[in-house]
Amino acid sequence: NNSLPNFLKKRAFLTPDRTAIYFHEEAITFKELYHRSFKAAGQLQALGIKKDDYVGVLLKNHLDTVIILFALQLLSVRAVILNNRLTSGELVWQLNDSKAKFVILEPAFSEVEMALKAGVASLRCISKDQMLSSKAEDPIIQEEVDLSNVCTVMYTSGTTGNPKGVMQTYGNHWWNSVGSALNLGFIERDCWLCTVPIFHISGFSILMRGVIYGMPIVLHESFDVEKVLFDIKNKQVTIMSVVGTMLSRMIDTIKDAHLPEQFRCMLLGGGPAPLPLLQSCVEKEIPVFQTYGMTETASQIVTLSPEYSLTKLGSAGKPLFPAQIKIELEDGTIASSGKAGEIIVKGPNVTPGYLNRPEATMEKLRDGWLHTGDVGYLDEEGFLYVLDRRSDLIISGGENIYPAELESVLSGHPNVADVGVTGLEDDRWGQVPIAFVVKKDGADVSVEELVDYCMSRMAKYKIPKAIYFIDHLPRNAAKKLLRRKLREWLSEGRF
Ligand code: S0N
Ligand code: AMP
Ligand code: MG
Ligand code: MG
Ligand code: MG
Repeated sequence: NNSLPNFLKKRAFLTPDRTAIYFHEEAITFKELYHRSFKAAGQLQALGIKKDDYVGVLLKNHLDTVIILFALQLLSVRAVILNNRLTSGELVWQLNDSKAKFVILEPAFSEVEMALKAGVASLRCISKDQMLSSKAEDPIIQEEVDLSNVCTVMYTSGTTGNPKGVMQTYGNHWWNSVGSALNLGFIERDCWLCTVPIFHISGFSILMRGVIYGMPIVLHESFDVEKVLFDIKNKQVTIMSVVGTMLSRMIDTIKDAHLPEQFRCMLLGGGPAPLPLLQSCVEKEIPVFQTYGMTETASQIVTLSPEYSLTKLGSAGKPLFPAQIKIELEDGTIASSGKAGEIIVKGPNVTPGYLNRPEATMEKLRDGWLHTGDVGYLDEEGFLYVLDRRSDLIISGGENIYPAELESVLSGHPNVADVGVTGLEDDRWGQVPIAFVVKKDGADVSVEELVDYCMSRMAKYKIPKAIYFIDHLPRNAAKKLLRRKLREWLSEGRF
């Protein structure tokens, strides 16, 4: 038996009157969240959405989004949660790939609606406002959730080629929440601030923890330091999830002041944590928990608690109770401590694979071990250190950029002969993408033209921050681009 009672329904039964969500001036209880999600489920059903369908969700951080996401869970409909920053072309690709028949969107995104309709055959676009004011049926509520059933799909890009939909099951979310609580602890007065996007697992996992623990969440539409500091104090926030860019902005603002006493955990993830940032958190007594996790592990899988923040500075910590981690060498053997290799992880929070992609799934998941592509080592005590060795992934402010994707877009320009992309360290974003372009013989093209060309094809955060024209790219005998070489050029200050 691999079922549990429907999460939200159970929570509304156990602690109906506790606050579930604070959003702007509103506060709603679990009972109200359930009633509003129940009604939305009836509205979605009346529109023709039913159990096991894949439904695109293109919504901002908002109370309505929480209601809609839980309504989909009540019906056991799979939510394909879309990154709001993507261009319509990128969204069309993901909707086609997931074979979604419906997409629920923010009325503010009406310009993309046209593009989505044009790009995805027989797609029904449902405006959030219309849906929430439409007539409801009696919804067929799924009283039990099968833990192996897919709850959500989130797209993440690969080293090569196109993004893949990561399937996250109810069991993945359940075990992630449990693992997190066993690690961070859960206390009666806990209250989690969510300013990270719900369309990422960093944000979505907070919603799941809220319902599973019976804990209130303060939900913000976007990240605003003043508002964050105000709410930490006034809503008695105890935990918050951040990426490095957010934490540096907070530190710049709070200066020598202290965070309130009740604030007990700054969960820092989504990318490498710069040592100077960790050091200033130690000085300012900000209780940082460094964490390593990804879309494929339904958020955190390795976490370092502040008691080790001095002795193990820079480590991402130990695997959570339900999870295991090993370092695999290139010959497939397991590394001893101190030796660097690929980080492989296993646990009930790890995805069963990529949607409609059995081959990619087999390649990344072997004997239950997910091959993350990240490089790291374990020290003698089992603490993980993630090394900054990946030249195929750039993380800017917690958003991933795959050089191969940018290279393939830029090489589509008629005057571009060859292109190589790499990441440059950046104080504001952690890393930013930089492109090296070889023009076609006798052809000309300006930086501005290339930026415009990218702009219409991909999300703004992916646009190169600099483009350098060169005569030829560093390639090995097999013509493989040596991206590491580009990185060296930048760090040597050659450009
Ligand atoms: C850093 C954020 C907040 C920046 O957004 P901001 O300041 O609101 O920007 P906008 O007002 O929207 O736009 C202003 C200009 O900035 C550009 N821009 C925005 N974001 C970026 C970016 N990331 N990189 C580069 N440029 C960016 C806009 O394009 C705009 O440009 P102009 O002015 O030219 O129009 C925002 O980016 C943000 O929210 N980042 C966080 C995303 C995130 O959550 N990532 C994590 C993903 N990973 C996971 O979910 C797995 C790990 C995980 O689960 C986790 C992560 C963290 C903490 C805990 C966990 C956990 O395990 O639980
Ligand atoms: P995503 O699935 O988009 O959230 O990206 C997850 C990726 O972010 C991981 O595979 C790592 O490459 C990177 N990452 C996450 N946490 C850390 C960390 N603590 N240190 C270094 N890299 C990290
Ligand atoms: Mg990823
Ligand atoms: Mg903003
Ligand atoms: Mg990311």
